[in-house]
This record gives sequence, C-alpha cells and structure tokens, in this order.
Amino acid sequence: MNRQLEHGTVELVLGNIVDQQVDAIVNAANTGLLGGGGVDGALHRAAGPELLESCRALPVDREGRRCPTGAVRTTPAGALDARYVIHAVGPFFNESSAQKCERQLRDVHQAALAAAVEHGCESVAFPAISTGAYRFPIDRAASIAVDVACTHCQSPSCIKLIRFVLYQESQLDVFRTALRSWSPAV
Ligand code: AR6
Repeated sequence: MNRQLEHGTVELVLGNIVDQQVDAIVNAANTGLLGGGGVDGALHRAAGPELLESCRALPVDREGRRCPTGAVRTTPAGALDARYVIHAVGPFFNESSAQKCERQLRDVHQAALAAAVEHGCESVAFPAISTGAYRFPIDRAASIAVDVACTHCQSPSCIKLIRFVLYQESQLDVFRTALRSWSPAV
C-alpha cells in the first residue's frame, strides 16, 4: 500500500530491511551502536565489517554511548544496496513512562528524516523501530511513525519516498490502518 501526500509518498511493504534499494536504510540500533539482534544484527551481517568499523569510529560520550535514545547517527552503508545507514536509537517501552517513550519514538523518526534530508537522500526505508526487543506496542508505534512520515511529506523539502518495511503480515495490517486513517493535524 502507498499513500501520496502533498510532496512525497509513504509506502508500506512486507519484507526484509536488508534487501531495500534506497538512499538510506534506518537501523533499529542501541546506544552502543556496535550491533545486536533483530534489524541491527541483520543489517550488520548484510553490510559486512565496514559498517561496524564506521560505527566504532563514532565518538563515545561519558556514559559510554555513541548515540543517546531518541537520536540518530549516520554512516556509510557498507555492502548494502544503499548509500547510508541511519542508526536510530528508539526507546525501550515502559508503560509507567509511556509519554516519554512516545516522545522519544517521535523524536527518533524526526531525527532520521532530518538526517536523510541533510545527506541529500530521496528515499528512506524504516523498520518498525522499538517494536521488537524494545517492546513498544505496535499500534502506538505505527500511529507515531506514520504521523511523523506523513507530516514530513507535507513539506516541499521532504524525502520523496518513505518506506516502512514490516516483517510480519500482522504488523503490516496495523501500519495499513494507521496510514489509511492519517489526517493532518489542524
Ligand atoms: N527486516 C525488517 N524488520 C525486521 C527484521 C528485518 N530483517 N528483523 C526484525 N524486524 P528489533 P527494537 C522487525 O528488535 O525493538 C537490537 O538487538 C521486528 O519484528 O530489531 O528497536 C538492537 O541492537 C520488530 O517489529 O528493534 C537493540 O538493542 C522490529 O523489526 C534492540 O534490538 C524492530 O525489532 C532494538 O530493539
């Protein structure tokens, strides 16, 4: 399914994030940025050692993080069929701080799109950030991700194609509902 907005398109596909041919692939990373399971593991395996080397070269802060939660770092994409990997650190979902988690998930999507614009990208593929190991409820994550993407595509300087790559049919269904029902804030 896709939805054409004023200046760009938001697309939903069932598939594997590592197979995407786009300018930038977004990784669902952690603050250390040295790989992990899920999307992160799959991307590092497919990209080869160059991706890990690029991540290792990024500066580490006093808390040992290469990227704080809610932010992104951009590297070359190694052997992937993309120019960049945008490493995005989503929040670990916790119901007792749900509002903060929701804000951080929104921030990380906005930061990834801003990084893609900054690097001159016209197409970006996102996984469903935070909905695996980080346990963000899929319906809440989908409505935030879709809202940020659709809002972005209302702006003339936007990314022309934002693709969400869902791993399971059930996740695709949830994103489909969110994309169909999205309307601009008044
Ligand atoms: N392509 C597309 N989607 C995928 C793929 C794939 N190859 N593999 C999994 N998914 P997760 P998170 C889906 O856990 O929740 C890592 O260890 C998956 O079904 O990859 O942000 C990092 O190093 C789920 O819906 O990311 C971090 O420590 C979604 O992608 C931590 O997990 C995200 O699942 C980040 O957790």
